[in-house]
Amino acid sequence: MNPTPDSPLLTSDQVEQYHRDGFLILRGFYDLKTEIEPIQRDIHQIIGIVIQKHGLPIEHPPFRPETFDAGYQPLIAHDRRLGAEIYDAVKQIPAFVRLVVNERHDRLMRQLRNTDLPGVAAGGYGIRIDNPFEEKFRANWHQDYPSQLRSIDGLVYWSSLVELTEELGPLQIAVGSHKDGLAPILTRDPENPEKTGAYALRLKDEAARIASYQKVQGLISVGDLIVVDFLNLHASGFNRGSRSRWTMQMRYFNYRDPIGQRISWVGSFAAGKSLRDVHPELIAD
Ligand SMILES: O=C(O)CCC(=O)C(=O)O
Repeated sequence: MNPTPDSPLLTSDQVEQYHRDGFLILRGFYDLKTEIEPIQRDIHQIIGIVIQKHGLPIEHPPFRPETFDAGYQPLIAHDRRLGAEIYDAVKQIPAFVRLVVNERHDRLMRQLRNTDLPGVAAGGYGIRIDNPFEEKFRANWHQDYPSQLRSIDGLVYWSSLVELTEELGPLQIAVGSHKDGLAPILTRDPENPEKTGAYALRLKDEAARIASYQKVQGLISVGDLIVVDFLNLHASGFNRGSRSRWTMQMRYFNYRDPIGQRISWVGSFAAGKSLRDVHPELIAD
């Protein structure tokens, strides 16, 4: 029998773990051949197009899943702006958009958030490319609700296109932090003035707030999925490796959530809305 939208995907132990910790790691969630490789393959081709159209003498070997991003490092060493061109392009790969609206994401949302009406956060999905030794686009410790503003009740689906090692700066997760509710935020990062928009958000009294939680690193393989609650505190690791860290973020919200309904699921930075207008009480500077 085919699964229905309400068919549970997770065991009751997994559901309990998610509610306790605010996140869940699901190993081997995606099919590598049919769901992940098509994305890697198209990224490989887009890198090839950018190398070619700029007439650069950069080697671009045939596609292999492990080295799908071959050529990207010399490309950004030549001109960092070409990285931004690729970043904007790859989130429009059909295989990636198909992954975003994967029917199993609805089912996870239904089961974990107990809703019959999940929504896909528009502008809330993309492919991060965290380059070695770059700070500007690294996410500080944060909760996803303020930078999404669709509903307070939601999930980030976080997965990687490369094997994550400590060196590549895996996602940092503060265990159980979702239980403490919304944290006040500063809209400027005083230590990193080059950061703007959502990247500049910083928790008020970050060090003290974060110190109280056990931290884990999302050391996952290609095809694994980390599900993170919209209220769970998490941060980018710092990439000290020799290749970029390519990861996918997809966000779902709950149309039934009363706070989402009150703010009309308006969206945040990516929708051109001001967090200060929607939630002035959250801003601490
Ligand atoms: O991948 C990262 O480094 C951070 C992404 C993130 O914080 C998020 O998906 O909300």
